[in-house]
Amino acid sequence: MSNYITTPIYYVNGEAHIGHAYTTFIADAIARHSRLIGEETYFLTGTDEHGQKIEESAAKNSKPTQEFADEISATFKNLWDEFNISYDQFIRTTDEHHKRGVQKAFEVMYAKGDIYKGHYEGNYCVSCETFFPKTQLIDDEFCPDCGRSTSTVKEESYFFKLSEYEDRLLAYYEAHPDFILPKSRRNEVINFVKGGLHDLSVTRTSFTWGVKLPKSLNDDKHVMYVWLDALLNYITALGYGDDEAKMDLWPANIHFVGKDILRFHAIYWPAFLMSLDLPLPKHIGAHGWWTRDGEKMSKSKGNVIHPKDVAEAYGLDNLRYFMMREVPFGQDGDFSQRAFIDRINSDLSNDLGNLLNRIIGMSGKYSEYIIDSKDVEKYHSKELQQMKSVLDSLDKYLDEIQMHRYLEELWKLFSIGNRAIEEHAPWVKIKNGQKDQALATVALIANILAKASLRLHGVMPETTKKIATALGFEMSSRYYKELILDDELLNTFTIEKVPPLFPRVDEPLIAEAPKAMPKADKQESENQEQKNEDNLITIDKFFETSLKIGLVVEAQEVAKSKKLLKLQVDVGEDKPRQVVAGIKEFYSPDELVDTQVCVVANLKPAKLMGMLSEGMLLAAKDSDGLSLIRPEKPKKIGTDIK
Ligand code: ME8
Repeated sequence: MSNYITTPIYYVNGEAHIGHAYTTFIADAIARHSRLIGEETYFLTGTDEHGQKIEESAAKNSKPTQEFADEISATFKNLWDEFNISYDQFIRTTDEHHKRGVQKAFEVMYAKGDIYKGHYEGNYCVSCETFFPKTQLIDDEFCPDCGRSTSTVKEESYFFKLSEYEDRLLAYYEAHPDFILPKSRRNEVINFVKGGLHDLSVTRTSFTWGVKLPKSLNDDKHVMYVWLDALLNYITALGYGDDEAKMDLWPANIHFVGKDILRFHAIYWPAFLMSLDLPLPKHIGAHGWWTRDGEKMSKSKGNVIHPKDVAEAYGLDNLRYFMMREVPFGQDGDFSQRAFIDRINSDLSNDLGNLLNRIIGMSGKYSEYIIDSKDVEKYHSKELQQMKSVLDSLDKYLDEIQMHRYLEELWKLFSIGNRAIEEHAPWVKIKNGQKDQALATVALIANILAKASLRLHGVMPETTKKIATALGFEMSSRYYKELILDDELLNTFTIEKVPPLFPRVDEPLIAEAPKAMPKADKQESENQEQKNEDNLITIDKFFETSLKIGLVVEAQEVAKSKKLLKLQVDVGEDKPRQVVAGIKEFYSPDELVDTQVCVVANLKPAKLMGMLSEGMLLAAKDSDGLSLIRPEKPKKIGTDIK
C-alpha cells in the first residue's frame, strides 16, 4: 500500500512562519514513520504562486510577479531543506507541467458539462482568495473569514456546478466517517454543505496572473481561479494530464491543512475529483491555529515567530516535539517559550535524556559498555508486559493523527524504565554479586529506549538516530520489524558514549519582544524602555503569566493549618490541579465547591506544608478581608484570561 502525504502549498506572499512549519513538521513526521515501517511513501509540499494576492504583493514590492514568486518560493524550499524536511517533491504552481495538468483537468470538467460560462456578481476577498455572496458579508462589505474589506466583482466567469454535488458529498461523508480528521471538525463541513452549495466561479478576467484556459476553449480573457489551480497540485504533482507515471500513488492518504482551508479541501476538492472521475483522498487532517503568547501572529503586530530562530535556539527536534506534543491535533495552540522550556526540561531532559544517560553510565561501570543479557524476560516480565501494552496502543492514535496522545502514551515507556531502575536498583545487585540481575535491568532499559526511539523517529528524526548510535543499533525498517512488529528483544548492545541530548534550559533563549521592529514602533519601544525603569512592564512580560478560568471541584480544610485550604481546581486539562490556598479564614470549603476562580496556571509548583500546590488563585485583600476574583459571568473552564 502506498502512502501519499501532502502539506498545503504555501502562498508566496510572505516568508514561512511557525504555523507553516507546524503543518510541514506533522506531514514530515508521518512520512518518516511511514518510510520506517517500510511503506512506499511519497511526500509532497510546495508553493501556491498565482492569484490576485500574489500579483498585488509583487507590485507592492516593485518586482515582476514571477521574480517575486521565485524569490519567496525559494525561501520556503531553503527553509525546508535546512530543516531536513523529507519531501519527495516541491511543486510550484508556476511549473509548466502543473499548468498543463490544470488545463487538462479544466477541459475534462468542461467536456463533462460540469463547467459552464455565465456572469459573476458578488464580492471577492483578495486576502482569502474567496468569493462571497452579499448575504454572507459582514455589514454588506467585510469578509466573514478574515474581516478585511471585500471588493465588488461583476465579470464574465466560468462556473463549476458545485451545487450538483451536494448529495454525493453528503453521502461520501456519511460513508467515510474518518474522511475528515479530527472527527470533531466533520459537522462543520456537513452543515456547510447542507446549508446549500452555490456554483463556484472558477475563472477571473480582472487580472492576468494565473493559469490560462485550455486552448480548446479559445477564450484567453480568463485565467483560472487560484483555488482550482492550487488544489489540482495534488494530482499534477503525480503527472496528471501530462506524464502520468506516478498517478498510481493516487489517492492521497492524507492532505494536511490548517482549519482555515478545510472547506476548500473537504468540499471543493472532492467535488472536483468526482467530476474528474478520480477517487477521493482518504483523509483530510485539519489542524488548529497557532498564536503567540495568546495573540494572533501577524506581520503588523511584529510578533511573528520565525521557525528558524526558534530551531536554532532550542534545537529542531525539540521544536518538532514541542509542537506535536503540546497541542491536541485540531485545536488551537499557543506558542510560549515558557511552555516550550518546560517540555524540554521535563519530558526530554528528565524523562528521556536521563534514562539514556543512566544506561550509558551503568553499562560503562558494570560491563565496559557492552550490554549482554538473555535474562530480561526472567527478571522483568512485568515491565515487558507493560511495555507491550503501551506499544500496542500507539497505532490507534497515529491513525487519527492524535500526535499529542501518541507522544503522551509513548512517554509511559520512560516511566516504566525509570521505575524499573528505582525498584531493581542495579547498583545494589552489583554490590550483592547479582550481576546477571543488574545487567538484565540495564538490558531492559536499553530495549525500552530502542523501541521507544523507533516509535519516536518520525517526530524526532535526528535525536532518535543519535539514540540508535548510542545503543549500537540502526534506525531502519529491519529493526522496526524485529523490535516493534515482531516484538523481539535485542540481547546485545554496544554502547557508545554520547553527550547529553537535551541540555536543560533555564531562561527563554530568544528575545520575547518582536524581533524585527518597524521603524514607527521604534520610538514607542524606546519610550517603553524608559517606562520600564519606572517599574512598568511590557505587554510581553504580562503575557508570560498564564491566567485561566478554573472551577473548584473539591475543597478540604488542611488539618493543623489556620490558613490553608486544599482545593482541586479544573482548568480544562486532563485532570484537576491541586491548589493549596491561604483563604481558610475567609471561605469555607462548601461555599467554594462548584464556583469559578481565576488561576495563575504557569507558576512553578510549590510545596506548602508538604502538599503540592500547582497554581495560585487571584484574590484581593484589604482591611475588610479577602475576596476571590471571579469572572463576572461563568466562562468555559480553561478559558484564558487576558
Ligand atoms: O492557504 N497556525 O496558503 P497559506 C497554524 N495557498 N497553521 C498556520 C498558521 C498558523 N498561525 N498560519 C498558516 C494557503 N498556517 C493556500 C493553500 S493548498 C492547495 C493551498 C498553515 O500560505 C496552515 O496549514 O496561507 C494553513 O492551512 C497554511 O499554513 C496556509 O498557508
